[in-house]
Amino acid sequence: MGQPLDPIARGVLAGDPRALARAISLVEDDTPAGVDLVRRLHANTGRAYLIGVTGPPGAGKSTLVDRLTIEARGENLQVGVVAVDPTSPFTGGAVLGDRVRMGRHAGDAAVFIRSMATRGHLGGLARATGDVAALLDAAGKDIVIIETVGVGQDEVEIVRTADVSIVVLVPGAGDEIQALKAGIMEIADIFVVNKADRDGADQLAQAIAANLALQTYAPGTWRPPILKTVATTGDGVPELWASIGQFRARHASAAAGRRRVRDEHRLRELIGHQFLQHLERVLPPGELARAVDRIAACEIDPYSAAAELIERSTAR
Ligand SMILES: Nc1nc2c(ncn2[C@@H]2O[C@H](COP(=O)(O)OP(=O)(O)O)[C@@H](O)[C@H]2O)c(=O)[nH]1
Ligand SMILES: [Mg+2]
Repeated sequence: MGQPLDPIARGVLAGDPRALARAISLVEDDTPAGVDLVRRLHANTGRAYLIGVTGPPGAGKSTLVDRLTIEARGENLQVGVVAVDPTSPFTGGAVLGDRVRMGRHAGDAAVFIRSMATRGHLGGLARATGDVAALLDAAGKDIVIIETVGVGQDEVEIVRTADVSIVVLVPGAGDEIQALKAGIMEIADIFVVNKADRDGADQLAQAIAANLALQTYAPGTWRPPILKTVATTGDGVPELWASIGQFRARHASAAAGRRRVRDEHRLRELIGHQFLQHLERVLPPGELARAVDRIAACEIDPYSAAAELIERSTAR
């Protein structure tokens, strides 16, 4: 604080897409410059509304996100999209369809779309995604949409801590069971049955409703609606957008609480990450590997090994 901002930070604040792209790369690569950017720009965050979209691969999440982007642009809102989805990246990836689909926003400077790799994040996927969302927030995006595949702890966690969580399911392929197993039913603020042009959409909606009926809701609390969409044509998307608006309005006072949970997650993850880095720095090289060997050989249990390493690393 107090020091003049470097050109990248200034560019991000001005909403310059090239500066934003550069900044996100620095953050994604876990560089000191990226950390510095997040530090400097934190004071400029807290405005964006985070929409988490999750569901199985191929459910039509990216297509739906594209449609939601159109809705948001219709209200002249600026949109940032982070797709944490290796199976259908928006840009630079293998799936041409996605590039074409999101291509309609290519000339629109108010829309910024970025695919994130799910591997290679030293500090964890959730941290990287949180930092990228923060950069988009600082860049003045009103809406930040985070798309993740609804498998894996990190992915689910990312969406759970968004301001609103949308779970997308599709008819067929035993998705009901799949979703219940993955534990993504609990995180949904809004359910979307996409590909409603296919057989089985009503049955899926009923299965979700039956599942929700097992839960008790205090009077006046939000019951997740179940909306049917055809993302390819846009059918049902205005209703979904309206539902997001209703959720937002109803939870305006709770948004700060959700943000706090998100901040706490980020803090805890950072501390865990940095503490491990500290530990590896202060202990003799190979000490962690030796502990793993001893655990494998049943010479020591993992709890005692962890306690020992922590003890030794803090004694220095
Ligand atoms: N029939 C039908 N196909 C859809 C619908 N939404 C998406 N798709 C198609 O499903 C495929 C996967 O879509 P995509 O958005 O990449 O799914 P994602 O992996 O969840 O992001 C693409 O070929 C889409 O065109 C829909 O509502 N109906
Ligand atoms: Mg996708």
